[in-house]
Amino acid sequence: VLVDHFEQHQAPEGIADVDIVEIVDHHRVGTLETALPIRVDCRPVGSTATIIACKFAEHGKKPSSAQAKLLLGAIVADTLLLTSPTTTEIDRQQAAALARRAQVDLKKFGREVLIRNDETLERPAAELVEKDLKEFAGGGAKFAVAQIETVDRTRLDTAHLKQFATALRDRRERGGWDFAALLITDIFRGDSVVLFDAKSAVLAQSLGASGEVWAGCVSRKKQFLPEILKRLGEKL
Ligand SMILES: [Mn+2]
Repeated sequence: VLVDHFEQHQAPEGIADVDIVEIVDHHRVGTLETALPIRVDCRPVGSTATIIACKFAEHGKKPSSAQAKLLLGAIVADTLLLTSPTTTEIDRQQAAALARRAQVDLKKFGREVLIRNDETLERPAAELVEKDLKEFAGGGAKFAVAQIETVDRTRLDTAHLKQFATALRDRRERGGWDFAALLITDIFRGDSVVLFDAKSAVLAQSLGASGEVWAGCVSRKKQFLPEILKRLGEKL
């Protein structure tokens, strides 16, 4: 039974030599082909674990406490504790039921899972800066804005921020941009630490201080960019 993918290239090695008997997934219907008719259970929810939890209920079965905890952990990781735009009412219902079954506090357990999943402290800064970086032109400048997400920005100390600043400078120089920015978005607080690296002191001054917390700023496109263009003197 294949879970959580519907694409040939994502399937495990040797997939061509085995019989797929069922697919349980929450992604778009992809490129997998089978020799025989099989059962396919695709539902547009936030996590495949949600579908599996539904299947328990639909078959009149209850997951063990350990199984419930495992499924809940997967739902939390996939939906960023039910905050991602892919989250549905079904995910919320199943998560609540699984938390009761596993006898854990949903919020507390969820936070713990996300903290342990948070790569911000582990992965090299250069990799994180590269992960979700977009280029823009406006306000007379060419620039790039990278964004990463964390569950707790206060865990980043001065040394971490310095590593990000260095990685941002390297990337800005390689990209040949006038400036580069990095948003470290705190998904629980709903704000971002913003780092800048600019080619000139004049530009740096227009952009503002690097390393400050931008209250309420979580969207690069809707919140960060308009403010940046304003600071660069572009009339919106
Ligand atoms: Mn998934």
